[in-house]
Amino acid sequence: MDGTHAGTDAGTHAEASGGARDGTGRRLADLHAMWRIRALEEKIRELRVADGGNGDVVGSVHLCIGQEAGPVGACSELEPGDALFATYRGHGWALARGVPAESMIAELAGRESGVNGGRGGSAYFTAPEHGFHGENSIVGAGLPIAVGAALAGRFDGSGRVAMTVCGDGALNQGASHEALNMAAAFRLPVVFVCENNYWSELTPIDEMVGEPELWRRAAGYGMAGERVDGNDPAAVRAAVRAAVQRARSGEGPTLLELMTQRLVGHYIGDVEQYRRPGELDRAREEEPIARLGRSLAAEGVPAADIEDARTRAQAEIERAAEAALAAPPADPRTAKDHVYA
Ligand SMILES: Cc1ncc(C[n+]2csc(CCOP(=O)(O)OP(=O)(O)O)c2C)c(N)n1
Repeated sequence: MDGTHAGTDAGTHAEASGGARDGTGRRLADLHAMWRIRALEEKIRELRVADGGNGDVVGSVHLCIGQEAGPVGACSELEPGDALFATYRGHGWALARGVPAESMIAELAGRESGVNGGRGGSAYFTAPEHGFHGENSIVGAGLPIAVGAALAGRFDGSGRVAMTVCGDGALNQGASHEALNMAAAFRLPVVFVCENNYWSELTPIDEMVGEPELWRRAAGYGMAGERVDGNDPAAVRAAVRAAVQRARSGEGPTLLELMTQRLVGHYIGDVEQYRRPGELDRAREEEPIARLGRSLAAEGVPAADIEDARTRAQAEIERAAEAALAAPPADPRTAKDHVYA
């Protein structure tokens, strides 16, 4: 499989309910929401590489540049009481869920005003007050935790839906299998979102599994499943809406495979020697922001409106970064606060 896979393997919702059906206002809002994530990620990268790597953001950082359509399409279908679980590539999911950019940047920059007082950093911050129950660096760990949250929701009668995001590699973890099986057996309200960006660190998915169409596993568990054009926020939204409705009406979990691509390395500093010739050029053609911008222009949306989606987002993130970096650094003596184990 080459880098052109996203956009060509759209599932039923992508075809039936794709971008063309959404009004221009919604599509411009999606473009703006994706630009907010892109601008945030670019700012974080800038802060990470500044000063030869000794800038305000330190440590391992995994960006989601190129994968912005998933969080934008999916989070708009969640209610405030629902629970979202992400991975270390989760900044975009947090922002789309409503976590303020300023407190995220402050967190990554180790400021005491950070969403977790600077203790969580890039890969572990959590904001339950926004229904964002954290990132997680343990590959596949979000799935069983989400199943637990859904089961708890059944006991406490909250009606909560749990959504968990993972990579394609993560679906091969034993814990992922146990979570998928238990959710299906108990018909729990979980939406499993797999962001298939083809790579697990340096290893391509088609060298790791016999059946690279991961959504097909759903049938084996006895749950609904679908492959979705993960670079189209409207297609993601339609698929997630159906999955959330299924979950809320007691029909059980869904596995959604979002086909997408990361335009950057696995982490900041990855030299990406594993990339195949031409892969990134093709990926840049299909990436969600450029694609939606082109499609709006082709429909006759004024260039100024398309540009405004970008400039507003960038200005917001610049302001957020400035405010975040003006806050005092976290006091290292508080590092163990909130550690219970
Ligand atoms: C349990 C566990 N095993 C191995 C690792 C090392 N590791 C970090 S990221 C990664 C690849 C995960 O790939 P994928 O799930 O496809 O997510 P992506 O990074 O592509 O978003 C691995 C193996 C880990 N963090 N946790």
